[in-house]
Amino acid sequence: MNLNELKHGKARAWIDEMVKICEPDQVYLCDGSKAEYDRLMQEMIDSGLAIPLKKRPNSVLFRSQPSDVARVEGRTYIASQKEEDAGPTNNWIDPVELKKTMTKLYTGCMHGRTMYVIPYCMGPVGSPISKIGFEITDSAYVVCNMIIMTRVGTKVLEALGTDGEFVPCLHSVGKPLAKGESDNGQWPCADMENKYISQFPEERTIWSYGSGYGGNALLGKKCFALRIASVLARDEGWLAEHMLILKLTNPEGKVKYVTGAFPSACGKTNLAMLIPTIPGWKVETIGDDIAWMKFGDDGRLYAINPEAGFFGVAPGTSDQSNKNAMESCKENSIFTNCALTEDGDIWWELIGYPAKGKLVDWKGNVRDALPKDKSPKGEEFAHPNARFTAPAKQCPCIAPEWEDPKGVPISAFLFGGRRPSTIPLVHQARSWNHGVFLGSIVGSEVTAAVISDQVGQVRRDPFAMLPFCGYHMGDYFKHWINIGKKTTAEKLPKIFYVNWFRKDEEGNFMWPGYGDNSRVLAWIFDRCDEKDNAVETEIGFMPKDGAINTDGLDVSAEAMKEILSVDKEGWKKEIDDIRKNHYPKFGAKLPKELMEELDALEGRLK
Ligand code: OXD
Ligand code: MN
Repeated sequence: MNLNELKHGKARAWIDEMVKICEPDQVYLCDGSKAEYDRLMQEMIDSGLAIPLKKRPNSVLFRSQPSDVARVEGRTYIASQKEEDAGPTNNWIDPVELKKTMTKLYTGCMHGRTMYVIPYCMGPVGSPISKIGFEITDSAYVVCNMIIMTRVGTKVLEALGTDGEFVPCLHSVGKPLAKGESDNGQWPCADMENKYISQFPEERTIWSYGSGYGGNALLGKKCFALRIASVLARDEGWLAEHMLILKLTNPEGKVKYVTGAFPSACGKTNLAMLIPTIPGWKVETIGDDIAWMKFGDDGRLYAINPEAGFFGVAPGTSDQSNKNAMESCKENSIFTNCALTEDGDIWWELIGYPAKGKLVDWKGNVRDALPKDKSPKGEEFAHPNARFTAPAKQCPCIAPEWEDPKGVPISAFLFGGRRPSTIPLVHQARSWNHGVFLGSIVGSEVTAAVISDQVGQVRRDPFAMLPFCGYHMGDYFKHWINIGKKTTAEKLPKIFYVNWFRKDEEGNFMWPGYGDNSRVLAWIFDRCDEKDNAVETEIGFMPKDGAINTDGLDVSAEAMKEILSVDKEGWKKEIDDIRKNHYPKFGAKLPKELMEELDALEGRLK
């Protein structure tokens, strides 16, 4: 589309200003059509950036630079006017200084490239919960991913009209081309010290430079739908959360909607698409990563999935662990940093079968496949953060109402992380504030979703929002406390803390997880109906003896007992760590309600 077709004065003025700075060879307004997607993809195939996959219709493989494989939290900034508004968990640079630095980088950064202007909507177009953004990018890979992950194009421009609100998002891979130069089939990006993923919360603006990968570059996802949206949600009285949304149907056909916050790579996608192992229960998917929730007229919280696709972690995904995800990416999908088989398919570690013959690994090296579907650490064929981008509508278990503009009413919030010890399989908060306390202490072992030297260690990740909260985390806790005052207790979702990742002394998982997590979901479902299936303990409500269905489950009675009891000594250490290392970070902004919850928990455990 031609830029002159854009009838929104403010958007046009902003684009013109960015054109002046970035100096692209040409400017192109995206219409989001299939023809556009196919044309851009073909160009990337022709230039050697994308490899078509013989085994998967309309699907391709990309290989990134080895330095550009995940979100870069160390180069991610919340540039609020005051440093204290970014808080202790975010990197901060003064916005004037940061804009100066980045404007220098952006100057002429699109030489030799096309500037794509992507009008996109987070959430169903026309929903009162949805929001519109424009992403300017010089990456066709980003355009194609955005077409899968969001609603792009003409229908968004119509909804925006001539003066609707939008979030301006500027992205460049940070690799201008000299005259006659091309990428030569190499993934373009800048060096680490020149990468910046910047959010300007007062201006509601996003500037990203130097990376082409995932959340660094698909600006609708983490930058807009979480960092900027969390600020909007604080100001407007709603919630923008790092949560999956699932629909749970019991054997009587009764439905409840549940959201769950888990840190990156803790199995949100698997839980959202779970196939229950207990008869009669059904799980369907609304979303696998982000939930936006607003109060309805009836005083309940309604959630939409602002995304339209899945950007899932590939390794570990198999017919056994997540058949629905495997089906979702059978066609019309983009794979990044997976291995390539001889017959033109993708392959990754723990895909459920060994590859045959030769494989091209994610760095482009041809190597003999191993006779198993695991590889030694550091020698993986697929990068541990390799991803598939797949349209949500291709998911066999997508709920028919997943695009309902009014959202779905939420009955329960789950919090969880990878915790090898202490945290039981499931416990329920005693009250809203106790639930906010549980959200505030979420911790998890660090995984490959982020470049970090802490992989394997437990880090506190409150509400799974540590890298995604666009303002001071203490104020964010307070916002959650305030949300609890906006309606009556029975209309608020009940809050649960789950842990699928307990390990025994030998380091083996004690709970099978995956489809068997339905056993816990069933207990939660009944709790929401206040069924008499729980006992009160020091840490909250826990399943009564026998209240979790264990028919056909391969877990010993002792192990069940252990993961469903209160580890008093472990909790005392937990409290100690929260008191000494976690809560002090938030200083005077820590809501007193949370300190009261901590004191009360300690009192109950005495
Ligand atoms: C993601 C993440 O990509 O949380 O969803 O890192
Ligand atoms: Mn995520």
